[in-house]
Amino acid sequence: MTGELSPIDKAKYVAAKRAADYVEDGMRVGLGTGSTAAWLVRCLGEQVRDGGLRFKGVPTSTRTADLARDVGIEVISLDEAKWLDITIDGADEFDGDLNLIKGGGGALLQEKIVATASDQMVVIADIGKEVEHLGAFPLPIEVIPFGWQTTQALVEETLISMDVLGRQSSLRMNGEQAFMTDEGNYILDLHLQRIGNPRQLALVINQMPGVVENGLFIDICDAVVIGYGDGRVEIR
Ligand code: ABF
Repeated sequence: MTGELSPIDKAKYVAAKRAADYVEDGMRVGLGTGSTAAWLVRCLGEQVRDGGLRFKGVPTSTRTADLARDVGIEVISLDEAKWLDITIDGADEFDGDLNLIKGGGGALLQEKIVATASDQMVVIADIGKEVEHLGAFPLPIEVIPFGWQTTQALVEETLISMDVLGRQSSLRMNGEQAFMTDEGNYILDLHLQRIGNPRQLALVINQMPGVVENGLFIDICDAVVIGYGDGRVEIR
């Protein structure tokens, strides 16, 4: 399954492989999105096929749903599952309090709904995702297409009034078109450089009309399984 991997892919793979140990027979499991989460889905698929592991997976995107079915995982919806034992997902950044920026892959809304409906949320990440302060990675916010430029202006004005550094935002594109999420929304990426108070920022952003959700995951993650390019794994 792995062949010859680059150090970064090896780091993602070993984190995902270790996190697969959290999944036990009979569990309902949230399956994240992104390249690290894809390794997890492949590892779990292998265990289903070869080891007889039996669990139900709730994917956080159509991409993950397609992959999970391809590798033989039983896929159900969140409403069928109602509540999950665990969600395992990637991240774009994590800090020392295990707060996260997510949404670089555009699936932050389903990811946050699924993670919040789980007894436990475990992040899998290569060590390059660790930061002292969140914000170097652009913060994604999902907005409805109606009046998105007005929403963008409101977000920027609010950030100015909060004296947040780096106030530009950009509409995420997919070639010539606006990138569209699984829910038919747009993504604004906020170029903040450094987020002084992630909790406050998350609350303020989510109060704006037109904003559906933001990519700050505060007090949601319980553990981070960190992979290194030399194959080591560390759990925080
Ligand atoms: C999802 O995929 C995200 O929320 C995050 O944006 C991204 C991480 O991708 P990768 O694992 O490819 O770095 O988990």
